[in-house]
Amino acid sequence: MKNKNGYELWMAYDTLNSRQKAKTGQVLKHILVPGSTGIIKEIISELERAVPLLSASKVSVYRKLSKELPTCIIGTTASLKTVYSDVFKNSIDFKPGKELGREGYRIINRGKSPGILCVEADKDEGLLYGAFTLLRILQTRDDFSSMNIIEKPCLQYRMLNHWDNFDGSVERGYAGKSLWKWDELPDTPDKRYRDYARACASIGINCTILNNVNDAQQVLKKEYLVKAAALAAIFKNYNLKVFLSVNFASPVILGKLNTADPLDDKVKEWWKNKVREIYEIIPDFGGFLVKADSEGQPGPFSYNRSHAEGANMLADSLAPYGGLLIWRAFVYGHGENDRAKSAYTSFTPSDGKMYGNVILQVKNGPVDFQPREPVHPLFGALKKTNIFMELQITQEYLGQGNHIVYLAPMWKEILDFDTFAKGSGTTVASLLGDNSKTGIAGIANTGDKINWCGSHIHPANWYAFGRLAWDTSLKPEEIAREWICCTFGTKREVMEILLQIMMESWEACIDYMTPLGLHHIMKEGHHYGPDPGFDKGEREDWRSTYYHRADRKGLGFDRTRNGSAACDQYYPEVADQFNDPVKCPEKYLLWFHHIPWDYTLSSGRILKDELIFRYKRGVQKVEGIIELWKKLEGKIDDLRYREILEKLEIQLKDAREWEDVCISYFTGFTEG
Ligand code: GCW
Repeated sequence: MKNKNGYELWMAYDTLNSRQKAKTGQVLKHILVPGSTGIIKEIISELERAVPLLSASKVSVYRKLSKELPTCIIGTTASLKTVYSDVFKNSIDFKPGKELGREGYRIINRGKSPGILCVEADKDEGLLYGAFTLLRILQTRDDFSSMNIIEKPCLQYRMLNHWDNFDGSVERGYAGKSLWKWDELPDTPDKRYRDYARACASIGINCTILNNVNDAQQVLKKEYLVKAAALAAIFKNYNLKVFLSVNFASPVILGKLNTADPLDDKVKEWWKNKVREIYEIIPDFGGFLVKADSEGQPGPFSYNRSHAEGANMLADSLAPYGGLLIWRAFVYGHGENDRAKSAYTSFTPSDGKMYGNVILQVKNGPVDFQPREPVHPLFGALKKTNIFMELQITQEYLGQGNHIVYLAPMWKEILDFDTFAKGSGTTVASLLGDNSKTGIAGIANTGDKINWCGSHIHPANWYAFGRLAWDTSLKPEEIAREWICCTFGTKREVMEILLQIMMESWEACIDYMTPLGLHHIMKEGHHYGPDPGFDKGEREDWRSTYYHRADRKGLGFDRTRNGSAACDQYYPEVADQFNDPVKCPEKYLLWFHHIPWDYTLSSGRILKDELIFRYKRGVQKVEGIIELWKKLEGKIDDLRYREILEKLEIQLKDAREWEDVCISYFTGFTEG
């Protein structure tokens, strides 16, 4: 079996067997793609790459109708009108596809059986996503007859946030250096940029924020704008919009003003001029992302101004161009008794005060991308503010580049969570879709390693993020199946084994790291490995002991009404549940409660024993995953087989360390 280095991600198009290729060959015999815009050219080049691999026949992509009838037509409403009247002689009822919106598409068999497989869209953008979906369908299904799929994205803005620094490093990146080679831009763009954009487009991602929120001092200099413009020019043909993270104090840092006060006229003027310059250089620029008054980053608090005042001033400068101002809600440490309460306390007073092009970007949970967190209470709490959800694709707290943890089940748990904001059934997904501007962001896990994400399984999380952002109703298992099919092929055994591994992996990780609602007990700084005893350092709310609160009586953070009362930031139905140790789901128990060591859980075990049981179970799950993986020897290529096995061995060693350290630390409180 040919070794694969992973560069092609889920777009190698070489996983079909000869029987399947014969089938796809019938569909791909003669493809008609009218049009010649930038996007359509890229669609054609993708087809030229994929078709010979998927069907073993030579490519015949036509731009104009020839004598031979096409077997597949890919076109926008405008171009299809004439094509269809020539091909079908008005025998079909083709309506303009306006209801598909800018990014939607339809895939349908038209005409008499066997029919012509048609991908239709109102706009080029929709056609792009439709074409990639067609390629996915050809790899994941067996039957291409009687198709009638209409799809539109659930959310408008589906964005990657890169935490890439200008020196080439990536904050919380575990896949090598940054993809962006700033020194080589704008003149010699890496060929990889196009492949990055292809990958994003293939899963529906349509925005990218190029730089780290913590490295934004220089980005607004003209030399960087010109470099960003070179990337934007490549990405445009994949409907991928460029955004930048900016520093709130830029007027001081770059403009040499003596203040960045958002109400100061000179400051407003500075931003207006800067934004005008940006749009001259990057005409389809998306907007700004700001981390303000958080972890040392400057913000409006320094000038006694509110978040709304700060965000609105920036939003004002972007509004004439249709730009977005994305303001992060990751703000804490301003006098609360519980870090988990901070963002809610900071942002609920500004509900309704932010302008229409301001977005508040809220992490999935109230602390910080822990292996499992309850949902962030801001979802549902803000009724007049646009909210995007921020997820972390890079595995800062989940074994980084080494552990196999498929994150779609975690994201799904959050998306499906019922906030009760508008009565029962108000899921987070429904709230996200309810704003006037809708979106979701994922902190990218990409780097310049040949396999993009540091291991051959980690791209599954990039893939799953895009797919869920497009359609929040997808099931993690369906997404995993697609990804496995396109990455490792359709062999049943490979599929079943990989699926089982992926679907078990998140719960396994929670068991060996932070079972029962424990959180933030990792080593400080790099955040890899356990350190529940960590109780030093500059801030109390960076210490492990702040979060687990273990003592001789018990374990866990009391966030009930007797404690920090964080539970009351949720709607009453949820709050009452979280407040009561009996009703609180055990997965969040130690998040909300300080539980006595001899408290009996639903298993019949007392807390101390349950904790030991779960840590051990986590390790056993990883052992089981390795056994399963070993069955794949000879069934997938040797290179990927070995490289993943090496990662799994590290994962097992780490899981055992978590088990040893945490059991001995926590049981220490129960002795003597
Ligand atoms: O998760 C924490 C990380 C920081 C990060 C911060 C944030 C970009 O440890 O590295 O900084 O969150 O989200 O701003």
